[in-house]
Amino acid sequence: MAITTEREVSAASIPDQFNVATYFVDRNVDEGRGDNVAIEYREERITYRQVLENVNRFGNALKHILGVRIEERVLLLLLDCPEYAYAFFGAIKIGAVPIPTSTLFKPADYEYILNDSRARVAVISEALLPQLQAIPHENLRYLRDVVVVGNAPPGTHSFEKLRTASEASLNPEPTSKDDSAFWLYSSGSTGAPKGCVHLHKDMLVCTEQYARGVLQITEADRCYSVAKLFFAYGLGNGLYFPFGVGATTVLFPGPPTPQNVFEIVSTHKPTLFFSVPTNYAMLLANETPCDFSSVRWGVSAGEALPPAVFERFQKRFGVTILDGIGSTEILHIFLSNQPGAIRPGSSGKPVDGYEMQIVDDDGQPVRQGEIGNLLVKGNSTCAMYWNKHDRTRDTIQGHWIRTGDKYSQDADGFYWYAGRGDDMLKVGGIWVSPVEVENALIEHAAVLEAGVVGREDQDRLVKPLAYVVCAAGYSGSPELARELQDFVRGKLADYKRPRWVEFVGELPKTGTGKTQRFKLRQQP
Ligand code: 3UK
Repeated sequence: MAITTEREVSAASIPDQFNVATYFVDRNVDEGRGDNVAIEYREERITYRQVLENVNRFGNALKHILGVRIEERVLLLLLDCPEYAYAFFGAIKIGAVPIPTSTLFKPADYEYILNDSRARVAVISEALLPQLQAIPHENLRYLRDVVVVGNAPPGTHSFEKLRTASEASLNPEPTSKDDSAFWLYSSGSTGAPKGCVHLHKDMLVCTEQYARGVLQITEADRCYSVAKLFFAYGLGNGLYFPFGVGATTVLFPGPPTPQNVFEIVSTHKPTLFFSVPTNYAMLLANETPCDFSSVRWGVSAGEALPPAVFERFQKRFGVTILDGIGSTEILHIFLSNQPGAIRPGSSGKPVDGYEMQIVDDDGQPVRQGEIGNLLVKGNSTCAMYWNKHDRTRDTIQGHWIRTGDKYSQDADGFYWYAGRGDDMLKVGGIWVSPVEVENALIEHAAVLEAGVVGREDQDRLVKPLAYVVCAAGYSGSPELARELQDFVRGKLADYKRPRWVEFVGELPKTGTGKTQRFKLRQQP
């Protein structure tokens, strides 16, 4: 079942000494694209020459003012903005390791990630600073410097002051192509996120194999990603894909409400539009007219795109959406609908450069049409989960990685998503661990036990549903249901809250007392 690939970027084709910041930033200037607009941010237009200068300045600031050394981690807790590019590539250029982090998390999540990664510096948007300030200082063992984009309060550094105080030229650290370049945290099934360690070569592989191979991106493209840069999906769409070819990215710091998205599409006229199924459904539910005629392709990932959403979007906006599956571990999309090979409801066919296998639980290939576990081989897979050796060995097996997804392949070679092999949920394209939501619910006095599963909403997109067993002296009511939703919202990121709460007398259990979520899923 192995597929021969023409576009594979083999590890051998990349020089041993390779700093990926020079590939995505300096190379555009060296090859004559210095005056191309790299970033459109509201009224600002920033060229590649200016990006290079700012990357160099901020890299110098990290190195010479804050004393950051090779291999040290730098947490990025930023809304989408030009400084994202300067901080991300500036850190990589000095051999340090940026960690783009979700802006939707709560202080406890940041405390975990800061300590697990041992980041010495955090670069943070002013609006997110309260999330960091809510962590007791003594709990942060490794964090030394906080750099604020925006107004920097006492005890922090101003991004702008650091940038302007530093030199505009910077020699890249002579890193290896196999050095860690950046990490991305992905949620684990028990709630603790896992740091995926990505290497210098990985972004190059995804740009060649997916952005060029499937989207045929060129320097004439204008990318707009509704998915933010902290998400592995958004980081490619909105930063390194356009930078890989000298194209333009449109960055927007605010929430992707239909009103905001329509306004950005009308004023910035993107040619490539990247979003997630929930957001496509939200745009369809809003009646404001919008001209999408600049868009060559829509892209959808994060969770499966319902065929009805594909069809309604095509009919109303004239945009064909290419659904593809990617993962934080593999960095970007490896299986996708492709120009000339689209089947709504499927995940399409392997992206050139990746190989897939569908196997049963004994590792034997299943027959065509049967459902099995999807394994993927490719050159952009992360090296490991940081400090999680057992999880690494369970997931990454030689050249192959287990995605945790169930798939079947039809007679024409299209792959069809058939659910997860674990209980994890994808909500709005972002991971939700049922265990984490259950644990939050159980902290409420009225809750004895809770079981959380996914249920499809009216658009056939999965949202969390909580089955709750009340503690003695409490009984279920719509008021208590609302109270529990608010209670979870106070503890966890907003998208994790149960959209429905159902009160039950007991939860189905195994002989050893584990909740059988598969039985809860079967309830009508
Ligand atoms: C699920 C999909 C069906 C699937 C991602 C594009 O989503 C991304 O990364 P994550 O680590 O999650 C990976 C998991 O999400 N999934 C993603 N896309 C689809 N399921 N159809 C899809 N089209 O369970 C997968 O294992 O958050 C997406 C690019 C980069 C990414 N990291």
